[in-house]
Amino acid sequence: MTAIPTTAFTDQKPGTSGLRKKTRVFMGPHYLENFVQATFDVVGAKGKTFVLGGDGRFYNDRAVQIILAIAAANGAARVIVGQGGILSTPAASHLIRLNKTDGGLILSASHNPGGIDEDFGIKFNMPNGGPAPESVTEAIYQRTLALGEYHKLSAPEVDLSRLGRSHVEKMFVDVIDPVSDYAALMESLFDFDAIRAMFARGFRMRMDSMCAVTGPYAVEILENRLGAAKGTVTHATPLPDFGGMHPDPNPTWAHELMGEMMGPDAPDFGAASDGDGDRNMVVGRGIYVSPSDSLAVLAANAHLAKGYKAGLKGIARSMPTSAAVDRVGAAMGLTTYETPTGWKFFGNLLDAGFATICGEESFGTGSDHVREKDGLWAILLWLNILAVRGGSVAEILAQHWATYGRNYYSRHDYEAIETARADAMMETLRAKLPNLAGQKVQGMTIAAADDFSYTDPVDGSISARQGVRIVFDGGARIVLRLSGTGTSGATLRLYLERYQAGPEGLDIPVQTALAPVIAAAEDIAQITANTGRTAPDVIS
Ligand code: VG1
Ligand code: CO
Repeated sequence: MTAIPTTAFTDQKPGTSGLRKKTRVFMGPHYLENFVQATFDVVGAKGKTFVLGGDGRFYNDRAVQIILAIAAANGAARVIVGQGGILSTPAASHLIRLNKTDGGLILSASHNPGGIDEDFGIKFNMPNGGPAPESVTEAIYQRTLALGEYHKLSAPEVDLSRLGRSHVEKMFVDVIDPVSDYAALMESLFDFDAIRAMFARGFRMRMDSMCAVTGPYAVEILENRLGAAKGTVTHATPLPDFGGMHPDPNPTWAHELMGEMMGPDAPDFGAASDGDGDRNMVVGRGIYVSPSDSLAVLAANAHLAKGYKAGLKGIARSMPTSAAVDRVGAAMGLTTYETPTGWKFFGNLLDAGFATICGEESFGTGSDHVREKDGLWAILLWLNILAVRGGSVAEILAQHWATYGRNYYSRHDYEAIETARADAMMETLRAKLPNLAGQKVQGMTIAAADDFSYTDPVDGSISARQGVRIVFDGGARIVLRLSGTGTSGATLRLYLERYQAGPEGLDIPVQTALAPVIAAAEDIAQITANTGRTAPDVIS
């Protein structure tokens, strides 16, 4: 037992996706211990089995040893750890479910850069494999404030490089291959023979794993099992600092992939994944697929893959995600649920069988096969669709827009704004909301404006203040919210959308198509005056 002052850590409040801080903060005395003990106090550890692993970033290996020592001291029966402490987030979710465990601890700051001067993170996932809901993360947070001691063995470290069973005192530690169970799950969902035949016919692909966790998964699945050419996966070795890359798969940070896909010798299909493997960016030869469109195409075509032959039960998207998938849902007679940002809100819908496919505009898509978004899953579903339908990514998108119309969509991120300024801007905007309906801005009439509040249809829990949305007649829409995953300052996310029914006007450059909506956002929210920024840092 180690005593610590109960007021030692007042900043361990989990955000959109767990607790994220600078790595050096996590390395500080008792910091990680405090959070892990608080988690075990809330969920219980005695006699239980947990999954443990992370995306391999700096401090991953140390943190695993610390957590094992705390789990053992708290009476856990067994911990299943990925070899080398490595597990992608979707693979961890699968292992929690496959082994019917009591949950898991995932070490990642996802798309945030890694390294001693960058970011680290941790989150608890429930026995269903999904991120803990707000009721649990709030209880953990309250416990972090009250904790006066934690329990940790000073046992020798576990050799994480060797597969097999060992002990930390009475607790079993099973070091497993991080890839094999996940690869088997993918093989059960998708038609590997058809994809293999497509590669054998000369189909070329580039997968950029951005020196993060998907490397070993992508090499095994794409190159070894599906026969993609050796070297298809680049940046395939997970590195503690991600090789200095920013493993956020968007056109800005995955610029190497974008350059190749827009170049003269572009392969047929390109993809990238983020730090912990739950996101995906998909690119065709000469064409970028916006994540909201990707979700819509996947939902419309999922039945072509064997795992989804029976069709979908429903669809869910986060509120800022475009309405493109709603049109697919409507055509199929399915309900489309609209949730706050963050995968934890999909868990209940998936568990209850209300939805089969879920997605976010931030390059996250997934299904009820696990309870996390899943980057390689989305990439494999695209490959399966291409293998069955033939044709190019560009042709599939064009046909999709011809059928459903096009939701032009973009997200503008303003990063590292002074927190007080960002908060003040959002408060000013919130105060304006009741008077916006009926006003004309940039030639468009505002139909409605509110701050999104979500009532979970399964358990009735309410999550308020999830983002300001301003909807115009005709379906154009502006959403503003502050990021919950950053570790310094505030990031403003501005989401912009406009619908074009077609058949004309389906081919306008996105930022041009959205120009009036972008101007309206500036008029209403006064971003330049409030933040001092004249342009976003990242456009996706
Ligand atoms: C961002 C994305 C959100 C995503 C979250 C976690 O959150 O916008 O859609 O669920 O990251 O993704 P925020 O609060 O910064 O906008 V990741 O790949 O952590 O696991
Ligand atoms: Co991620």
